[in-house]
Amino acid sequence: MQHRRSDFPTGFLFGAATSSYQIEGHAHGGAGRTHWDDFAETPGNVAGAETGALACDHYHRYGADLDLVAGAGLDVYRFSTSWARVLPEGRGAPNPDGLDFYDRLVDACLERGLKPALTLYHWELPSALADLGGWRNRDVADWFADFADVVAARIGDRVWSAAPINEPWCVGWLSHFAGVHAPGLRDIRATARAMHHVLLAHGRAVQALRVRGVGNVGGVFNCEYADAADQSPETARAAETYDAIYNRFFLGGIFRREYPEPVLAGLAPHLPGGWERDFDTIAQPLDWVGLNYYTRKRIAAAPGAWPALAEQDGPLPKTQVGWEIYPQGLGHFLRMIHHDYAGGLPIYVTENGMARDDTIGPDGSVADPERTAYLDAHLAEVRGAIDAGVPVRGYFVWSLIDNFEWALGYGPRFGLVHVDYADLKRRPKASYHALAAALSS
Ligand code: IFM
Repeated sequence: MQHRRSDFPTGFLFGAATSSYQIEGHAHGGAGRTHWDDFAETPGNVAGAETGALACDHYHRYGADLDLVAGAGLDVYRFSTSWARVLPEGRGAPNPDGLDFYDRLVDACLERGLKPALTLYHWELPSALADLGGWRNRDVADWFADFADVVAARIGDRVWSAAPINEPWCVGWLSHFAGVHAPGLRDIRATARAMHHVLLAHGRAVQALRVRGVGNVGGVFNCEYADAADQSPETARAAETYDAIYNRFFLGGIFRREYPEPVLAGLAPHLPGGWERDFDTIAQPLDWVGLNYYTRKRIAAAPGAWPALAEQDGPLPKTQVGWEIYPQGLGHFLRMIHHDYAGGLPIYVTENGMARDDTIGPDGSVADPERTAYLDAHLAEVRGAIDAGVPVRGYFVWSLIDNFEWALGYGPRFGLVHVDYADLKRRPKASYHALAAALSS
């Protein structure tokens, strides 16, 4: 690895990220059913009909996994709490084993000198709430605030940071318009409501966290660079629409109390009545902004109804999941968030990494030079942004370990650490060792 810890300002934090459903093993510990269990058990939704029932069995192996975080010299462990593990019915009586698990996890971080970075929701909505309409139902904001309160009451005194919702675009658009994630809807009205309610829930959860005295509260947004496929005005408009839906809707709601016009052009008739009045709740002051960045998409105009755009195959080298490697996009979004939205707040790269078809070599090692190069190229963009005056304060790799990559099942491997799904053995990859060397030097 070309970068060293000393290339970054004093106090700059390095971390690794995971999420509950992707690693814990949801069948264990009294967790309630989630809409990801329902989605994954529906034929055709997930590659290989795989589910998160066992995943990486992190529920039982979290100690060894946190040893790996600490062993790499990382500072932060970013994890999420499963709503249905804490509240099996989404509301009502908590599952004591679920709360105990997160209590132990946080203490285990602290014992290893790691800063626990909490995300309350990383996509596994309790099925009992999905039955009531899930993210389409305005009441989800209050249900989520109650969940935030329960978690904050138990571990809020010890987490280093807290964020309500990972990647609102995935919760809203990918899951309700594209139908790629649970609940697998393709419905414009459901999309408009989910996209608005996810922001309302964010705001209500921030309020609940503040009431419990939780500090260092932020929001985590995923961004994807929109590369216009040609020079035509129609294509420029399509790329602008893609950028607005993906990158500007959620940041705009929270930091500017407005939704971008190219999104309103399609969604305004379907938003819930009085949505403009919700910005008082949505726009809660935050302490930091998290950016999850992976790739760009080549966007062209397409005939038909709004959003009238299509993704095209791009020319750049791609990762295992077909995503173009475009580090410049990370620098672009760090500057964009700083200038257009965050107004000087600290920014963290809360996820960045690549999927690779990693295999175990004859000597038991896992060579992944492309991943090390990917991390280096993106760290160079972080450096460039810092030099340009953007207050980037940390960089967290997705992911600590290989895990359940949602609709793609266990095929894509994003981890710094290889997981053999036959016996769940962990093997640090060459990129893990390279990062550890970079951080210790
Ligand atoms: O695995 C996901 C994660 O859950 C959220 N951000 C992107 C990752 C890679 O697709």
